[in-house]
Amino acid sequence: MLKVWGRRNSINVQKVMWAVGELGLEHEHIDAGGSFGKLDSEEFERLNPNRRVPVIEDDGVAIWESHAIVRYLAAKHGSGSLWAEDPATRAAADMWMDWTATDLQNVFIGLFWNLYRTPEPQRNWNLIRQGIARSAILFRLLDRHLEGRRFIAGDTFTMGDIPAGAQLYRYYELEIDRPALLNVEAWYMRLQEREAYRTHVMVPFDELKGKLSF
Ligand SMILES: N[C@@H](CCC(=O)N[C@@H](CS)C(=O)NCC(=O)O)C(=O)O
Repeated sequence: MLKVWGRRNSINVQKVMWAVGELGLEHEHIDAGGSFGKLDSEEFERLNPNRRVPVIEDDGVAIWESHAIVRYLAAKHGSGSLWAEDPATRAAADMWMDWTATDLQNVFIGLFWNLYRTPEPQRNWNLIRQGIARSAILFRLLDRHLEGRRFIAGDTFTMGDIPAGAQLYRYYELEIDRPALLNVEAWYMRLQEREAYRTHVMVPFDELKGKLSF
């Protein structure tokens, strides 16, 4: 059976669990990382030499990197849904997944760590202000892309919605100034109609507050 390793309050694990939920896959979930530890074991290093979560084990292979896992699950189980059959639609999903990895999540995670995970006395407000401003620029760009589209790659939900969609809950939960993002907000509402999003992404993360390490 599919095994998913990783603590449920990790945004990267949440992407995988969201995909598993969308696809209705039977699986075993193993808490790992953070306060659960386990990443230092030799068993885990054999699965992922980077000693990070998420990792999946499926049919005798181990796969790490959240977006590679989402693509794998979509390709294997989500033909015509998460895995768009039209190559151009799939490329659009892929583009925004890569953009999230290199741009959006990169910037937003920096903000999240500087603002939320850093204990108050150690916070660097210059970095925080920069993170808020850069996140706003990237979310505005996404907002322009979503004009006239219901989902990232077009009319239907695909794997392309998962990485950027996973950032939204924390972006909207943080007490920060945000620009008006009408299309992003409408998309966020659409994602919230999905049970797998509510179950796996919209989960409290207060145990991460002020914690730079576990
Ligand atoms: N690029 C990787 C990042 C993986 C990563 O940084 N995982 C974090 C959790 S979000 C981790 O394993 N941290 C150590 C820990 O949780 O103990 C991915 O997308 O899967």
